[in-house]
Formats: sequence, C-alpha cells, structure tokens
Amino acid sequence: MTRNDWTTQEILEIYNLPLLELVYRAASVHRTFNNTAEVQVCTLLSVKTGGCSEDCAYCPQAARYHTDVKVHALMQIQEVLEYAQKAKDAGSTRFCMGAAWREIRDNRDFERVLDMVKGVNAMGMEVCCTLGMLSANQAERLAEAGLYAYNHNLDTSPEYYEEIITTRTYEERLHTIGHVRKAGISVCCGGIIGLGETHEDRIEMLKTLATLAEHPESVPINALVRIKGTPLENNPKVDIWDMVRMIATARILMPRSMVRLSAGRSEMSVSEQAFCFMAGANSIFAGEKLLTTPNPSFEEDHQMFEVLGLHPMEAFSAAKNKEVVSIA
Ligand code: SAM
Ligand code: DTB
Ligand code: SF4
Repeated sequence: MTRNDWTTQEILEIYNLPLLELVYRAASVHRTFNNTAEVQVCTLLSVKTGGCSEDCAYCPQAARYHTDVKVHALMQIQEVLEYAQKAKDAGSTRFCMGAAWREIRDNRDFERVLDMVKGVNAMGMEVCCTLGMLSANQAERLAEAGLYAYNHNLDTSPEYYEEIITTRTYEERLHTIGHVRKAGISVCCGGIIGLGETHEDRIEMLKTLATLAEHPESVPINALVRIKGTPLENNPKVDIWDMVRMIATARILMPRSMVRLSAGRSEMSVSEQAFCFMAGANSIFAGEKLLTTPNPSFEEDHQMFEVLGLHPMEAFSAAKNKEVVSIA
C-alpha cells in the first residue's frame, strides 16, 4: 500500500506535474488514506533557547550569528507544564519541546527533560521533543519516560547539506533517526525549502525520506523564516507554489504520514494555507511562537479552521487509524 522504493525519476515526474494536476492527485491520495477534515495541532515550546554551538545557516539560535534571540537556560518543569496545559485548553493534542542543543548530554538537564516528558504525557497529550542528536540509550530513556515522537530534520538533500551545516553530518542525522525508530518512538522528520537549494535537491530530500525502511510518521515541510544576522537573511521569500508542490509530492510519496505545514505560516494568507491543506497537509504548529519566531495565534487558527471546515485531530488518533488499517 505504501512504497519505499521511489526513484528520482518517478519523484521528478510527480513534482513537475502541472500544478493543478499535482494538487488534484495529492488530494485524491489524501482522501483515500486519511480523514481530510482533521488537522493535527501541535504546539511548540522552546524549553532551552539560543547559544547553540552549531552553524546551521538558517538558525536564529546558533551562537555564532548575531541575531535578536535572547539566550535562555533550560526552563523549570512547572512552567513548561503550565504552557502545555494552556496548549491543551486551546485544542492542541501534541506538545513539542525544543532545545537549542547540538546533542543530548547525559546530565541533569536531560533528567529534567525526562521529567517534563513524564508530566506532559500524564496530561494525555502526545509528547514530542526536538533536542538534537541522541544515542540509542538516550532514545530508550525518552521512550520509557513516555515520549511519543521525536523531531529531527534532514533539512535538505545529502548533496546540498554541507552548504548549510558543517558541524555535523547527514550520516549523523540518519543515525539519530535510526535510534529513535529503534526505540519505538514515532519519527518526525522533514526539511526546509528556501535555503538556496535547487528543485533537484528538494526531490533528493523527499527521496531520502520516502525510501527510509519506514516512512516518518510525520513530515514537517518548513519554509525558511529569514532571520536577520544569519547567512540566509537575504534569501528570497519562498514562493507559495513551491510550498504547495513540496507538500503535494510528499503526500503522494508518503500517503499515510502526517505532512506538516510548518514554519512560514505567518507570512501566508488563509487562502494560501487552504491550498496547502488541499494538497495534503494535515498538521500544523500552533501557538503565538514557533520556537523563536512569530506564528499565527490560536484565535487566528481557530477562525481559519471554521472557514475551511477543519477540526483538530484527537490525541493518538494517527496511531489508532494505523491499527485499524493494519487489522483490516
Ligand atoms: N537543535 C535541535 C536540532 O537542530 O535538531 C532542535 C531544534 S531545531 C531549531 C529544529 C528544526 O527547526 C531545524 O532542524 C530546522 O529544520 C527548523 N528551523 C530552524 N530554524 C528555522 C528557520 N529559520 N526557518 C525554518 N525552519 C527552521
Ligand atoms: C520543525 O520542522 N519546525 C519547527 C520544529 N520542527 C521544531 C521549528 C521551526 C523553527 C522556526 C524558527 C524559529 O521559530 O526559531
Ligand atoms: Fe542549534 Fe538546532 Fe539551530 Fe542547528 S538548528 S543551530 S542544532 S538549535
């Protein structure tokens, strides 16, 4: 039913279809595999902000670039749980905690994050983290604490990667994703467009994702948020039709995955976002902020859902749907 043997040529042909034909095909796949009225609402919180040692050229949190981000040490558990409760009250069913770390270290900060995971899990939300690279053992400890999903992006193609990040390799990223998968944690893995990559790079990134032994359960597609002080600050704004093309192609290649319309929404109109949902996006990040940059408010998103006839997906329903399909 889902394929893991996509070739570059096949993906190229899909990606280059006339736009409306591509959207029509993606929408048809989406209707066959998913409930198109449901959108997963995932709230992000930056629990440790800025001061990161890495050189990711897009990132406001890299210590080496002079951006407006204020460094903040790891938050206290109680404060994080209060944010999670607020997100839950606003209809969010997944809570994702992000840390500007190169990798997880086995120290007291990690112990505190494990307690945060336990606390959010006890509230009945899907808990997600994005904490940089991790080892097999750290993935197991997160799983034991009740972590539902882990976000670690490929960001771009293997070929273009070195133009964007030099302080860790593509291979290392794939290892982290492997550890997450092996620990039984749901994999959230996608990338960014607007980094200066070619269409071929986008296709190669999608190919890497769609030919993993198991597709990531969720695939965030981010439009670059251009940050003053980073090397990519003057890149051109991502064209909405490029975003639609990426989402539609991801939907066709990975029909059961949650395709997430991620960074960049605050620069998109409701009509533009509607096109992305039509093309198969079924997940968003909610809340006033992504990690450090603006995002539409809960209220604006609520209104958009009303207009488009969408509603937030219940917690753990993606896993339930998968079970139903596999029993059938
Ligand atoms: N430090 C961890 C890591 O790199 O895995 C976790 C946090 S990091 C900010 C998570 C992801 O956010 C990155 O992999 C990248 O895909 C995305 N991201 C960061 N800055 C962005 C930007 N300016 N525009 C779009 N996406 C961005
Ligand atoms: C993902 O793919 N996008 C989110 C999340 N995973 C962690 C992050 C987007 C960050 C955008 C820039 C910022 O707000 O700092
Ligand atoms: Fe650090 Fe993650 Fe930003 Fe890279 S993307 S600089 S690892 S916080």
